[in-house]
Amino acid sequence: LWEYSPAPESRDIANLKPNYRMFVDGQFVEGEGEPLKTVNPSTEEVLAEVSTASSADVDRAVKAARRAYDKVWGRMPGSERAKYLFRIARLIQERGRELAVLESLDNGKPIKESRDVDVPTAAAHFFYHAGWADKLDFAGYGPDPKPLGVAGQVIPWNFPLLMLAWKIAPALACGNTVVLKPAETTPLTALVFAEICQQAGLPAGVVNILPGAGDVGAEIVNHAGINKIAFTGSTEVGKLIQRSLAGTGKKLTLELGGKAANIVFDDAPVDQAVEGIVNGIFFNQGHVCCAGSRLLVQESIVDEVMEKLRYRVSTLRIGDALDKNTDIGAINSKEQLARIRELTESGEAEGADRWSSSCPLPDKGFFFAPTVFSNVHQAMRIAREEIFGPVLSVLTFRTPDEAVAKANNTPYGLSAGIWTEKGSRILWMSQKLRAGVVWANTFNRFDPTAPFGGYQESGFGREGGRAGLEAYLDV
Ligand code: TXE
Repeated sequence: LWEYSPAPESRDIANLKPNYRMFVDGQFVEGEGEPLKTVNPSTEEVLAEVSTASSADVDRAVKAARRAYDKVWGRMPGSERAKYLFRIARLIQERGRELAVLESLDNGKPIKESRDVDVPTAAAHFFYHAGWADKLDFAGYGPDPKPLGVAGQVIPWNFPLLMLAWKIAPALACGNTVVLKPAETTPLTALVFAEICQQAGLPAGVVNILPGAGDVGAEIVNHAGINKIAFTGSTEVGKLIQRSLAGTGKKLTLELGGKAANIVFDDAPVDQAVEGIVNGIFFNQGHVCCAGSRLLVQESIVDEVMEKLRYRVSTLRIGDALDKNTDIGAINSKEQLARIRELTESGEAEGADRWSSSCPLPDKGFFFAPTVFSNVHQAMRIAREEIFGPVLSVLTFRTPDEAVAKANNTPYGLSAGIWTEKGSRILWMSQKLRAGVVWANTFNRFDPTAPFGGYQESGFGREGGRAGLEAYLDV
């Protein structure tokens, strides 16, 4: 079962280059910052060297975005902007294989996920928002709603291309221009996206991509020429950004961490629920802000669920992201692997029972076996803190009220899942759960038409749907 089949895709498909430059004012230029090396987490090999931005580069990019906004993009009729967005969407599809392989190389996620989820959903976001660009007169905004101006956008490493699409598509549809920083460990697909902008004939300066670490993100956030910040990342950095913007009048949306409850009632179809539990926490190695990392099972069925769950998890294949048979790829970085290890050790130390899949891990690369903790109490760190890895904490409940109380016992509030045959219970629970997204009898479903975002320390503002457009318009 575990025999390794060599990666069927190659660097050729990804069109991998030894060097990548940043994208400012329609051109690829050398950054003044210290170049960074991006690593393939499946093999620990350096993939490419990428130039990074200095504060002068940030300033140049913001000025280019302002010029493009004032002279071209902010004045263009929505029907014209739509044409560019449609072109970008089609080019993402046309270059889909290249993008998928590059994403898996840079991020470590299984090729079947980048191929079937990340890339098509990124294209879908551009198609969806292209359709809005000339229909922004909704909800009494008048025939000519105003864009905000220049948007600064900082994204994480878990869905590099998809998070870029979530940020850039609505911003452009509404007539804003963009300065975006990809995460330091996953800059490559953002730079291929920059090529796509060139191919689509997007006017210079409308999209600028500046690779770099957190300091470049902070430069963008604090630049006086920026009107709106959209950030997805850790709650810690989100709070820092919120503090630093106080009193500046800049608009802000934050999409931060989560500790979602996936709640299984005793009337749920158990096999289907087990698939949903597995998808909820092991999709993308658990590097998902809305991951179903706390499983709440009704006490009467906990033994059955645990037995089926362990069996199912033991069939998952862990390995090189480019192997089409891989279910669980590599953890994105050594630092993230260390965080996951530290938190799982705390789970054992605090007395939870640990079970991990015995699938052998590759010798090289950043891998972590899927792990399920049972006998977990709400006070334990593994029940409270975001692990952002393939680790599930299982708790039990007896009544729906207890399920709601436990699910809501978190400072986060991004998502939740319910598994039950009772429609009335789904409606009741979804009212009671403090979560921006509640899935019923499914999990991790993403659709550009549905607003996504959190409550409490998971942030504020929505991405996707009509609500997502409001974040990029002045009313
Ligand atoms: O996040 P950071 P890290 C959570 C997850 C993970 C933890 C740490 O629990 O284990 O955060 O991950 C940029 N000003 N999530 O350290 O640092 C940074 O360069 C402006 C959940 O990778 O928040 C990157 O582009 N920007 C999350 C982005 O912020 C700054 C996804 C995210 O990195 C900055 C990622 C600063 N001062 C991590 N410092 C989710 N909600 O999906 C860093 N950055």
